[in-house]
Amino acid sequence: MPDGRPFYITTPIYYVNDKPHIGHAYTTLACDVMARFMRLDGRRVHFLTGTDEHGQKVEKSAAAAGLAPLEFCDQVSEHFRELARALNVSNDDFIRTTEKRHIESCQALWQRLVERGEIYLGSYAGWYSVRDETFYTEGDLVDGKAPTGAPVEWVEEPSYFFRLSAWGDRLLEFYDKNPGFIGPDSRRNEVVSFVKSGLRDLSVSRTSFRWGVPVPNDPAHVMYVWLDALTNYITALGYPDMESEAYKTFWPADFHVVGKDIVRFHAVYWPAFLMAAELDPPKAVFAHGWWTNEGQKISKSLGNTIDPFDLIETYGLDQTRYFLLREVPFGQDGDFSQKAMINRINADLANNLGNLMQRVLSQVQKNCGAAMPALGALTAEDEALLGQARALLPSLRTAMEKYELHQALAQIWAVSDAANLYIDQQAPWTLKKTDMVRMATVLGVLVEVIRILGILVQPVMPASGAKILDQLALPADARDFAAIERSPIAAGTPLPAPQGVFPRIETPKA
Ligand code: ME8
Repeated sequence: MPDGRPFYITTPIYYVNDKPHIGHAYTTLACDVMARFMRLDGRRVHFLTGTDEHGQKVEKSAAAAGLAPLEFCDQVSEHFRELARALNVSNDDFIRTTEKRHIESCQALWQRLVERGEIYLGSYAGWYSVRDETFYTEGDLVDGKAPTGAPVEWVEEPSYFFRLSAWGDRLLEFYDKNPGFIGPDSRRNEVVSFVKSGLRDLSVSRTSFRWGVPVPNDPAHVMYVWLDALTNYITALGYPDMESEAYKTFWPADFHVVGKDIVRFHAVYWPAFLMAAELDPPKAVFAHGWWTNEGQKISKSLGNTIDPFDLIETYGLDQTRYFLLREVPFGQDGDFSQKAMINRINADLANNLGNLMQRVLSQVQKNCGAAMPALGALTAEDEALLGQARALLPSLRTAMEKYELHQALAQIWAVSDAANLYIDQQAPWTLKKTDMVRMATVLGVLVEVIRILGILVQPVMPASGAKILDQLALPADARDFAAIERSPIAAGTPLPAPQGVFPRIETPKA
């Protein structure tokens, strides 16, 4: 039910060591679809994305580019902003970890942890992977490399530690009491067994490079980039001002969306830092799967990264948004292929929803005086189709609560399938010759179904959804989810001449 309840959703903040690729686009799009869905459903949404700019990896990339770190960050961070714009992403804020608000927030959180005795000075000797920005033990290594395949280097330096070892039992208790905290279940099991295997104190500062947030009262140290990065989620709400409107309204976050590579940081370290600082942990962390390209792992060294700007250019924005979210069950790995992309665009968009609209609206134009037809008595078939369309919203809500974005889309398209079948069976083009009242009813039922579908596709395809609703002459205040029940189109409302919304992609014949 629309109720103005707050909903805070975040993407990971992306490292600025490299330009954005399909994986970044995917996470951000998934969040955008959820944010738009919740807004249209009457929730008060705060949607955050941004860039992670400190640490050795970024420092090295800046040096390789011959730029000062901040200058380098300014450039690459801007590419991520451009990506969000190009993807038509509706984020409310874009945070950069080099901003003053964030440095102050990290230092305040650090102080709080120090005051509670959760951080102590020691020295670190062990392996570190700059690519993963992660500490590894000898036992973690596989053939002298990180388990991710990243190179490691030996590090010995004075370091502050966070007493993570003391938080194992409390984390397990927290997972137990909050069964929805980590999704999907496979990731939850992974995290629980990691914590059960015993936690060691975590090194949270470095002295061997400078590009980070200075540790308060000990400027020889900069903070470990993950402590810095995770804090962004509260910085953006005004932390350390916990009385700020944003903090009071939106913390704890409803939903941190991450890739499966960074679950541990979000589901172990982050709640431990927060609980240790006596702050509330987030409500849920959900990890989606990994994209491969035509069956191959995506990597810079293989030269097969997929540029999201190219996808938009080649296939269209809403087509790209739809494909990425429909193709792969959210939470599982998926493969990008040109063939799959073209198939989806042609089968689901052009031939299914696009064709339905074209057939219905062109007949309304020609045979119903270009106006919303009046409904006569309804048959069982009419009621069944309308019932199916009206039942969509509650079942989409359920799918979204379970993060089943692909299921939500499948359900919408099942109604489009049913409407295509209905028009074939009812054959309004034949009724035209025999029973104009029945023809009008059939077309009226179909316009109503298209209205509902148009409203419900807006989260995934905002521009195309708007085009569909424009063709139904729906005013701006009749496009949210509550309008599905509230504002049906009145009979006789003039409808503009239909225009194709989803062009087919023609492929050269083999
Ligand atoms: O980890 N398939 O940033 P990052 C799907 N700065 N998603 C992918 C992907 C792929 N092949 N490759 C990347 C960091 N991603 C940290 C986060 S948060 C406080 C700090 C997505 O630039 C996925 O969401 O390496 C993954 O978690 C994220 O990009 C990693 O981005």
